[in-house]
Amino acid sequence: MKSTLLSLLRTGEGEFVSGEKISDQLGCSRTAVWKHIDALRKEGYTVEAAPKKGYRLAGEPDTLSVHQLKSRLPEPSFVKDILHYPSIHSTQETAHLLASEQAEEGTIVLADEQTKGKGRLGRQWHSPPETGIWMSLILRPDIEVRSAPQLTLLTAVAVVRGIKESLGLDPEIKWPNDILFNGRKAAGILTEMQAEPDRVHAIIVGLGLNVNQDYFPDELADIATSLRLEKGEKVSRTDVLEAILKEWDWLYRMFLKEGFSSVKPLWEAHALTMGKEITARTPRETLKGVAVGIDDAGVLLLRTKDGKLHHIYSADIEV
Ligand code: BT5
Repeated sequence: MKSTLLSLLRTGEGEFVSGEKISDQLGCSRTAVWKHIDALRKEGYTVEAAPKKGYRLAGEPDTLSVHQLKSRLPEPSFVKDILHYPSIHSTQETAHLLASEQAEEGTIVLADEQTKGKGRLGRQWHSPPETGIWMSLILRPDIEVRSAPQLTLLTAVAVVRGIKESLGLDPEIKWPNDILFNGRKAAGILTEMQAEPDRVHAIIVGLGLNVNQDYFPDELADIATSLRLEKGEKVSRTDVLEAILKEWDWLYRMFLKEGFSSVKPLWEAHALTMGKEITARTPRETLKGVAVGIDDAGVLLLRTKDGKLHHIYSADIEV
């Protein structure tokens, strides 16, 4: 019933389809039609109703189509499997579990909603239903433990390039893990590791990207943004994710072959912080100075007033 009603509404191509026509075709009463329309609305469809005109399909929910994603990825792809959950505590948590159970490199955990999405240092990541890309990717690169943070920077490059490719928008990267539009955060990256002191077993790269939110809760209202707000229209999560995964694919291959030095200039091309006066809050101290750049390992270089060059491995940055 639902799919017949939907195809009927779609035949209207954005114009009204009369209630009479719908009830004839579905073989049910006008009241029943109204109930079915109401059910569609609850699923996220926007259906306008107007007296004497009928019903008009004004918007469809942005369902993430894994099938579509898989069919559009290049062959061979570094993505080996995509596990899609309607609602989950945290894709990061599930990916950790899978990684410790030997899930192969290239396994993606994707969710429409996270009820306990997490940021760095135990912070929360707001992940409401069907509005964002909430995902974790399991990688098993043969790299040194200290090189793992480079994958955060590589992912940031894949995200900005994917957004540019699919939407023509130009976000900036704030070292190490933020994607911003005019200072507002659209995405965050969380890179975690399963390792022994001298061997990486798995790296779990979590990406939270705000896509179709048109408002944020009070505590985020001044600091967050979404692709929809930046673009001024609803955006397809599947299209954006496809573009990001394609960028990620070749960047990761290049990284494995040539190391971080090949990714570095691409990162610098989108970096917001470079050459600017910043404050870096590290776990140990707060430093003010000029962000000179990153070194070949991806470590942030900050020069304080006394001329001293500091190597920053992990921090929150204020510009
Ligand atoms: C991050 O942490 O930016 C990393 C976020 C990673 C989230 C992904 S979603 C998929 C995967 N599964 C997970 O459970 N996590 C990963 P951090 O730099 O610590 O920033 C966290 C801060 O960003 C919070 O304290 C808020 O101030 C802000 N924030 C929370 N949710 C946000 C959102 N949706 N958009 C913008 N800012 C947000």
